[in-house]
Amino acid sequence: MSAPLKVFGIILAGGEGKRLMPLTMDRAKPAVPFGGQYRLIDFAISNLINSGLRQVVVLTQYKSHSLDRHISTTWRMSSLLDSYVTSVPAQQRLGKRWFTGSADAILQSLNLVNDEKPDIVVVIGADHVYRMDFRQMLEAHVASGAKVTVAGIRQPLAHASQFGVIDVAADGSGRIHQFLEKPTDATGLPDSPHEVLASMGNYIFDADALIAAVEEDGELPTSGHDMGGDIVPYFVERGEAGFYDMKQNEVPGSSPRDRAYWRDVGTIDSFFDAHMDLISTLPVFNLYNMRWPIRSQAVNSPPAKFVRDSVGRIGNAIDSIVSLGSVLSGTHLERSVVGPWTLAAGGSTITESVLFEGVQVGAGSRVHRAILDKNVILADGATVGVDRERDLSRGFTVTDSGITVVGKGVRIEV
Ligand code: ADQ
Repeated sequence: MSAPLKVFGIILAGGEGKRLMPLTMDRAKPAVPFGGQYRLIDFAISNLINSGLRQVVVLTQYKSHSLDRHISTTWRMSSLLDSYVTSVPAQQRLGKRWFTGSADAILQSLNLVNDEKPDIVVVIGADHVYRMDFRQMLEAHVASGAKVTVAGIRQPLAHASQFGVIDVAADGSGRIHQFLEKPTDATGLPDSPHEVLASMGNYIFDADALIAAVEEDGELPTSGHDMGGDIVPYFVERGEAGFYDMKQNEVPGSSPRDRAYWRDVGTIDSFFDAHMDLISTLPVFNLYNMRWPIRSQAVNSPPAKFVRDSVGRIGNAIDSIVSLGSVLSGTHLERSVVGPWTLAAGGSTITESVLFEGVQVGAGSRVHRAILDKNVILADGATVGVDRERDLSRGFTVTDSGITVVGKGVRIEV
């Protein structure tokens, strides 16, 4: 029997996340809270850990303080077993410059790969909500003989310009015939004209091939040094890039309903929609699959509590998630996700909203179709998400679809 392959994980977590502003005002996109008590990066890390990877580095760059802190406190592993998840800030190892792109981030971090001498390197993004068993993709990669395998999933043609679009060879070889990074003129699939095969930004490489590719790319002055824009096309041109269809991936404990769920939460609207996906009776993304746990920080807090308010008003909560430490008194809560340590006072109403940690909702206040960042305070009787013009005039972000976003620590007056 041959020795098991040594697999090393790299999570690219240096993206700026401009389209999630103001939520990324002072935290990196992978550190943005999600689903009450998680951070976006917890999905990527949980998937790697559940897939048996034990040596994982997270490459960071932009506003990485809260990301570093989250990784070092939440994801500390046993050094006894040579297991680690560790964040690595941009090192400026190759001159005094920050990463110029995701491939440059890997080039500048090759010392980490060389130290471990893996056979295989799994490189994934940090800001998607999904479950994936990378062991199955690894098996497919090894069986195919490709130097890189790119994971893909069907997405609407209308979104093609946000993704790398994959064209699989018609000869049944499973090789990628063409890969276009964020094309503006993509055409749909033959069997489904309104869909394309989008790259998920998750790759499995033979380690020596990855090293050679990023080193060669580093020498090219015209390259964008980007994984999707430059490295994947490098392998496609050589006929060495394979395709892995997410449709094949069967995560233990998943149901037909939430199988192959994958959300790019790069915009406020998609971030909001992904929250709404969590709260229905039979959710399309099920957080309660304990055979594939999504792990996060252990919040050391008392349980959530629902009480009547001081004058006896009774609240109610339905189709919602409420995190530890929250106290809702006489509040009507519906279709919402509430983070830890939220306090909502009597007669308040919170509907179709996402509240981060430590939000305070005053008596009689109203929150509707809003995302409230950490420690936002609504004065008694204040409203948000009800009057678009008023929200804009108060400096809040309002998306075209009518979601109001209020940044960290803002106090909303009547
Ligand atoms: P994008 O997400 O637009 O497309 P990019 O901005 O490079 O590509 O981000 C990919 C990952 O790399 C993210 O997790 C990001 O945080 C990280 N990253 C970006 N720049 C980095 C840097 N300088 N240092 C470290 N990390 C960095 C990619 C692919 C597409 C694919 C989509 C899927 O290029 O082909 O379709 O992901 O969402």
